[in-house]
Amino acid sequence: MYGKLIVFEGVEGCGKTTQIQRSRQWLSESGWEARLQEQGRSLLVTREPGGTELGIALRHLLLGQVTQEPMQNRTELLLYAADRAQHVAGCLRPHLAKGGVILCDRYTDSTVAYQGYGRGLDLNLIYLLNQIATDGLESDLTLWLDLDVKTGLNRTHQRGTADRIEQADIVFHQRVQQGFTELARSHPHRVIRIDASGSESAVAHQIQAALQQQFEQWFTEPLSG
Ligand code: T5A
Repeated sequence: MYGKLIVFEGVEGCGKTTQIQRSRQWLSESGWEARLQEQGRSLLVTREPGGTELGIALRHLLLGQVTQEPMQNRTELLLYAADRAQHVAGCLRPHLAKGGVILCDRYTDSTVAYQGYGRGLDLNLIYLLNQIATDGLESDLTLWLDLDVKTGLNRTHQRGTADRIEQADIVFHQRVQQGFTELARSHPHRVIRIDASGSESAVAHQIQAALQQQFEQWFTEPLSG
């Protein structure tokens, strides 16, 4: 019995954190969590960067302004890869090996979109590094919360201070959005587009419909006879 890795992706402020919490609650209220427990599967919510103890320290380096000198693009790429290597080996794989289900806030597609499309680093290098960091672990389902870049940034600005990456200019974030668009187009088997422009509950309904369909396929015993 192996578990399932479900990833939430999208531009800044697209609502991933909000929707992961709502999905967690829905899985409990809809009875799916209890059914999973009957099968010996537990649910884990985690994120990148920062899903491990070491990852929390790396997240601080990545998103804070810890030094006066600007972080080089390759340094940033390698720090995200280091966070992921630790997360996959120390957290994701052990949970999946026990049959668990994981809701993860960002994963490899964020590196393609932000460091590849956003920073302009070589995409082949990024695919190779993702492969090294994950040792080949891919998401089983990626929910891409598709939201206009300006709307997302307005939401994060209303929340208060912006982190190091949120402070990048709008053109950078538009390239990131292009990256997510391309990823969805080229991986239709695992990426589902969610229209994230509506209310929190409108977005949650789309996600619940996608999860319901996928969970029935993964976790419902076929009728015998
Ligand atoms: N990164 C990450 C890389 O560059 N490369 C990588 O490989 C990886 C893994 C992570 C940063 O690291 C970068 C990407 C990021 O810049 P983070 O703090 O985790 O940093 O940043 P985000 O993942 O972008 O998280 P945010 O909290 O900023 O955005 P979310 O989670 O998408 O949005 P959320 O749910 O917090 O909502 C933002 C605000 O909008 C409101 C919420 O209440 C909140 O105030 N909101 C809505 N408002 C109106 N309508 C809705 N439907 C709403 N949904 C939420």
